[in-house]
Amino acid sequence: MKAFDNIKVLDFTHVQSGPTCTQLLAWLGADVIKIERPGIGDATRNQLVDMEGADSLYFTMLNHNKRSLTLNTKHDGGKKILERLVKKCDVLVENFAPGALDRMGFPWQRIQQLNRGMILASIKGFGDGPYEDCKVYENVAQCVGGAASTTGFPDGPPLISSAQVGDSGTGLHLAFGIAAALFQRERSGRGQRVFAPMQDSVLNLCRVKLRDQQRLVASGVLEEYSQHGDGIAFGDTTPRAGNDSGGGQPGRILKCKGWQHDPNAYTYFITQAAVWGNICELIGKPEWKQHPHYATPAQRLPRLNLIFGAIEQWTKRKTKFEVMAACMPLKIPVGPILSMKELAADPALRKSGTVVEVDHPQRGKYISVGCPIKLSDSAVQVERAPLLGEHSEEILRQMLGYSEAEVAAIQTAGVV
Ligand code: CAO
Repeated sequence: MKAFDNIKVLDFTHVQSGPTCTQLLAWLGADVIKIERPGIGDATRNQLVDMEGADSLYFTMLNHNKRSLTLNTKHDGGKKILERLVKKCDVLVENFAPGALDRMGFPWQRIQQLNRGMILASIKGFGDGPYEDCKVYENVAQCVGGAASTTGFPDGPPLISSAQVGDSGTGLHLAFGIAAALFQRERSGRGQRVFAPMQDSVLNLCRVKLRDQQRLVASGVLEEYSQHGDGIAFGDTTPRAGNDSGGGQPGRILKCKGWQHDPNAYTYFITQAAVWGNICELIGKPEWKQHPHYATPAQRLPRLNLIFGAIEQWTKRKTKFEVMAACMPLKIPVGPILSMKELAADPALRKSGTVVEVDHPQRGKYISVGCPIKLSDSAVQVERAPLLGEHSEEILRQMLGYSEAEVAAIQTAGVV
């Protein structure tokens, strides 16, 4: 048994944000039917193509465990099939540009008439407001959600994070909303709309930066930022913090042995207050344990640059893995900067199913990221992404009850 067994999802998603959401639902047991334009499909099938004639990794890594039905929903025959699908399914997920579902002839009112229990889940760039009609992609979402203005170094331009907080982050938010709506439907019998705007989702993930905005207004400084230690005045908005972090537990990225030629020979190092004594012993500064400049977090805050400089003198003599090995028994929170090459080969991630090898009829074997959420009673088997229209006939015949002759006529008309 799986968490979402018997839940049927009509998956009108494309590119990255929506597909990450429906992929999670599929991993947890939902029957996800991806609807794609005949002959075209999700645009990512043909984007960043690395192997001629095969669906791209972009597509195959975002659409595991789904079935593919090609359907021209602007054709009258296609609309009739879609009507039947809406009646049969539990959730419709879409991340079209604003208004596309209405233009297709399936506004929320009509969906409700067809199926009172239907949950309609949407991702758009913005919520209601002056920008509600705008199309949005990942990096735009990072900019308008506050991530870009707070990422990077204070003396450099805003930066985009490689973590796809706009797309995959919003997909996660939407998946949670869908799970909540399904849970509520158990009691109310009614479906509802679930809406996750990308700007709002990114801002939610930047919550601590809005915290800092208010701290800055109240006190004029953010003491854990290097800028404070460097004596550079703060402006009136949360600045870019470089690699600084920490509520009460300041941290930095520090050089490790080999940093001159290896771009990832670095470690993150957190000066957690609870293990300050261990840190002092480790880096050869036992006198700092009781010293009036270093003994307490408050005493350390104005001296963080000096403190991290001293710690770096120690980390520079060790590889990032030696730093990890030395800090682990002392309960000092550190983490090596791992490259994608290292992550792809990581035995623990392979064992847990977070890095998986998948076999694909066009591509052969490729590596993907499996389900990062582990449920003890809903095991995940990662299956390859479907070929375009691979399950069209199966869905029309078995799920919607069309006869062989009807399916042939639908195909001849170019509806699927
Ligand atoms: N049959 C017939 N028509 C179909 C169809 C099907 N199966 N599937 C889609 N279409 C049509 C849509 O109805 C739409 O037609 P109209 O413009 O006439 O209404 C058309 O295809 C294009 O859809 P779209 O507007 O969603 O796609 P786009 O390439 O123009 O825009 C994107 C892409 C991502 C910018 C836009 O969909 C968007 O802003 N989505 C919301 C935000 C989002 O999720 N962004 C993340 C993208 S990943 O970085």
